[in-house]
Amino acid sequence: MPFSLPPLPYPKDALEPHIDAATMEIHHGKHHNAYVTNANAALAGTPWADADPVKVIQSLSQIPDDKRPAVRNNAGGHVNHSMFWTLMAPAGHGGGGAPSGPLATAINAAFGAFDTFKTQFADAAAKRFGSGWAWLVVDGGSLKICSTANQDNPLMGQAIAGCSGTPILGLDVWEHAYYLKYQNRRPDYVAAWWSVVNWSAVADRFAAAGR
Ligand code: MN3
Repeated sequence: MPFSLPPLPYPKDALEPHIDAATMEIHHGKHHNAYVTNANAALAGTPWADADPVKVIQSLSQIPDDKRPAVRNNAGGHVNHSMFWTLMAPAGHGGGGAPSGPLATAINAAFGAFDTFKTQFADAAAKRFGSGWAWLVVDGGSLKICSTANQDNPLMGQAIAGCSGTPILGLDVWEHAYYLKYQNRRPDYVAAWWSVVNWSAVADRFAAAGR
């Protein structure tokens, strides 16, 4: 099966006012859809056409040279956005607040306190020059913050992405993710985004990542 665009797990206006409906509609329906279409075009006729997209981005070195840049960008974009939608929920209805349980314990162990983690993560998001992502990853048994350019993902590995590990939280800092509402004010977008982070979904990914 070629890749397909997963439906949003909530209505496009569900994250208002923090993330506006027009941004969600274009981001999901146009940007993410284009990554799916372009990844399928790049992989058509190759042994990777039916593969799990996560496996594809973990195996970029095996992709033919002439297809690798398109696969890196577009399969990467598909994996990143498929995860991103599930990491958010309406504020007060699954979104916002703070993590609990083992995830909270691990964040406190790695960063000292939840607020310190938030400051460091927001800093990584703010300092990513141009387009990219900020990540919280499980790597080598502990939690780390990093950022990647374009549609790279830590699962691509250190040599390609400049960051490694299993991502459990990711924030899209491409201008297409915030420009309609926040224009050039990326820090305001990041500050608002905390109100829609689905910590239960992050905790599930933390548990699945193992340590
Ligand atoms: Mn995006």
